[in-house]
Amino acid sequence: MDGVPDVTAPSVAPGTLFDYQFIAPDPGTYWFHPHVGVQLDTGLIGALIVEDPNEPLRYDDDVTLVFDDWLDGVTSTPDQALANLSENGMDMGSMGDMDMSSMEPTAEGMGVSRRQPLGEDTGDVTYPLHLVNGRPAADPFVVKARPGQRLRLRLINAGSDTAYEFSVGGHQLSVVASDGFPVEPVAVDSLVLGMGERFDVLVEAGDGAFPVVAVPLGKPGEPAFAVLRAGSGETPKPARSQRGGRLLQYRDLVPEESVRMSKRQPDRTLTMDLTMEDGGRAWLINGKRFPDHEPLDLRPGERVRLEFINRTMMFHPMHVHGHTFGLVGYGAAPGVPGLRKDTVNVLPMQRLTADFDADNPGQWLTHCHNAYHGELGMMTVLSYVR
Ligand SMILES: [Cu+2]
Repeated sequence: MDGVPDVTAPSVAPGTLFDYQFIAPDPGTYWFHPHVGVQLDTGLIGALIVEDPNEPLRYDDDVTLVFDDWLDGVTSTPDQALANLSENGMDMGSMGDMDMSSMEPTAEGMGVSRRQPLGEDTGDVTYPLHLVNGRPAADPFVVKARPGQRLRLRLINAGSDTAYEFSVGGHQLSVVASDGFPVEPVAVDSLVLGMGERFDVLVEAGDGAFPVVAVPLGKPGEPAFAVLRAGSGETPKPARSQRGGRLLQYRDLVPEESVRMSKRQPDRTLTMDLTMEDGGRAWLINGKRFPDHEPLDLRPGERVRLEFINRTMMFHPMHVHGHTFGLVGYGAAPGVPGLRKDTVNVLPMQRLTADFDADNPGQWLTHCHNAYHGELGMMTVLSYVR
């Protein structure tokens, strides 16, 4: 019951009901959305929080913040935005349409910096609004707390074409989970969320009112904005500055012992070659444009290695259904799977390796979580039966 039309089940027809049943084996911060066209970009999304009956973290309040890029009914519709990309491709002159065929991707990727941590061209859809929990900056969501209280903020990027840099004015963030899975706490000033990614952070509320900001990377306009109100003080105004200071990197994050993967030689390596064609009208995995694809076959019980090779100048937040992988060499020794994630930003011209155990037989979509890249073809299927 994965809900991917034409892969695991038909879509839920208008006016009909369908009850999804599933087991929630892993506590943490998740979310759900349709896989029908670009419906994801119409606000048909929800947070799915699986609470841990033996929660080891201590905090006074638990707040979910969902970031979303919004155009529907304001400047156009997601279907129009998709039709525009499909007909006209990406903006000419952007880095994204450079021909990279003569260059080899590397472990570090290309064209990223502190100010542009995912590269220059992060998306090709322009959004008039960026929302926190469905609210624009002009009428912001308010997180209420008392000074000194410890908050667990569950951050979800539900955007379709926008990565955000998140920070809370005057506060440090203690990162405690990535895509639902716990990590050893790391103190940072800000962090980047690609589409589909989640991070949980602990924040100790100061005395006053503080801006909660998610800057849309590489895009103009007001940020997604909320207010942390703890004590008195003037309500801050939305300001578009990235905070500076320490920005979270994947390599900072060490998975908690309970979710560390064992050291094991992979039984199988599957390559995911990520390319772009026709000026951004088509996005491909292994040269194929979904639904034209070749399922990647594996066997139950295998340790599978995924090699993401990004041959484009855009980042791709690659998401694997049904599994949480370990990023090889990140938060672990070289060659060993470390940081657990189900969605990983593969940087422009980067080569990234992720291992997972084939412990959940089925047909599992694997795709770029840029909803437009996905619809323009950047999807494939991992396939295995019991
Ligand atoms: Cu993509």
